[in-house]
Amino acid sequence: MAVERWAAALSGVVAACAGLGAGELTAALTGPSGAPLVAVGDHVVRATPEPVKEWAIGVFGTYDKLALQVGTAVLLAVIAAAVGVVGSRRLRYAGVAVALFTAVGVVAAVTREGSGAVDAIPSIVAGLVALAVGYGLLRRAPVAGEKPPWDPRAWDRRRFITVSGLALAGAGAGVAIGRNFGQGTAVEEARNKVALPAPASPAPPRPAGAELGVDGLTPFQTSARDFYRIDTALVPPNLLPADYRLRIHGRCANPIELSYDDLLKRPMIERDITLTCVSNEVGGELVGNARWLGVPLADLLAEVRPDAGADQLVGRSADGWTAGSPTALCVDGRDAMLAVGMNGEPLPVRHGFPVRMVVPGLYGYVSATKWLTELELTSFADFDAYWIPRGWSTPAPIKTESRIDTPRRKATAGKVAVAGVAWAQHRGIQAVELRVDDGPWLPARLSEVTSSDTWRQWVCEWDATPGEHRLTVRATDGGGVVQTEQRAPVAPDGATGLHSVTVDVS
Ligand SMILES: Nc1nc2c(c(=O)[nH]1)N[C@H]1C(S)=C(S)[C@@H](COP(=O)(O)O)O[C@H]1N2
Ligand SMILES: [Mo]
Repeated sequence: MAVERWAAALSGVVAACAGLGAGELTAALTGPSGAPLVAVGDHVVRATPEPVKEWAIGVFGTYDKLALQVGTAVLLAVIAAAVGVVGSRRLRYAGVAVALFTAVGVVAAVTREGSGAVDAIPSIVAGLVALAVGYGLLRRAPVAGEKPPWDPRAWDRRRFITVSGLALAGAGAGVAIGRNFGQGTAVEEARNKVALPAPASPAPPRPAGAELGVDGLTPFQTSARDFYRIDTALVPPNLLPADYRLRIHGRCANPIELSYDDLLKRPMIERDITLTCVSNEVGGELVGNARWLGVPLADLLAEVRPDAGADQLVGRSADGWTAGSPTALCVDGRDAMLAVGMNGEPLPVRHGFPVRMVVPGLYGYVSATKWLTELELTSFADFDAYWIPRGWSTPAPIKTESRIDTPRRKATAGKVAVAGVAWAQHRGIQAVELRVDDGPWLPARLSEVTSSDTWRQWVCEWDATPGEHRLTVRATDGGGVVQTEQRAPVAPDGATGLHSVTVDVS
């Protein structure tokens, strides 16, 4: 009578994949904002309630985006299968479902920050292809018992599965080609061609004692590869340096607009600065230290001359994200900058290419705008940046933290080097102490650093005896304030409490 149910479900899934593949391929021509999955995902990220987002970052860490994509794919597959089954009985209903999804894609794509009418095209193409493939497969799907009601030439199972497999492969190729030959690659190519200027003020030479050289200890400088990534962008915005414009405006006497080349021509500073995410749990990994090259914010602000009441400097990204920093902190002598380089290379795309902000001592969500296209002088009374109405505090200075990197679980009895990193950006780290079980606090040896804006490695020798032991670390900042043992959650302004690990010594 009817199409076999598995075949109907498979038709739906294959149709959805073919549609999405065609959409990605089209988006390679019309621009990445229109890629249907990305456009919809972007809105989903924005609309997700805060507790859910926090939970996701907590559970998946920096894999949160991968988790979202896998989750979306599974959900879509289930829906597509259901639409296929419905379509095998009432073709019209499946058509309505595809039209609905197409409409969602179109609306999501054209309402994104910086997108236009052409961004509707990939979703429309996706919808048409899904419709065509779905209809084609359902017509030929193997039928239980009798012949299908709408076409007598149904394929046998093997043929049906082969054709479906080919269509899936085609969809995969569409996605691969779309992602690799789209505008994203143009940005990578442009990035490879950037020649960064030499800094007018280079970073101080790294002291011999910058690395304590303990196995398992986090290196002083985090490679771009290993650097944590946190942002709301499902795929990073693609900004070509040639088209790049930065507007500095708002409550100031002399608003300016700069191109990427204008920025590169300015005197640059190069500094080691440790970034930290406010979502970092005690002992967590959302912290990294890089060598940034950039234009001092103080120079730019001196040129635009902020009004007296403009106590907030808001960075806005190409995708409409915002972060607001106290204007006063950007000009108080710290190395706040618009960074164009990271570890001797142009900023990686995922870390904000071509330009991002870096303010030593402030958490990322109130300072570190990536894909920066606008700086607006305003006041805290007049404007709340992205995370503020979502329950996070401002201005949010980074709290003193310390972490044990090694050992984490097991050790052999005898001399054990317990080591880790500690940070209190812009106040610096003066001391780190280790406690074994309920013993006294033992002083750790610290690595040499040249500024208060980076983390500091520490090591403490421990005469480990067999059995289970609890190691706890605490730091003292440059002002002599000891890290609090009081536990606080990450929201609204950063976690506190001491990091401890339980080590099994044998
Ligand atoms: N455009 C944009 N910039 C952003 C964010 C964002 O969501 N969008 N997240 C901020 C947060 S919360 C942090 S912790 C830092 C992280 O920078 P990284 O990804 O380079 O490590 O970027 C900041 N800059
Ligand atoms: Mo963050």
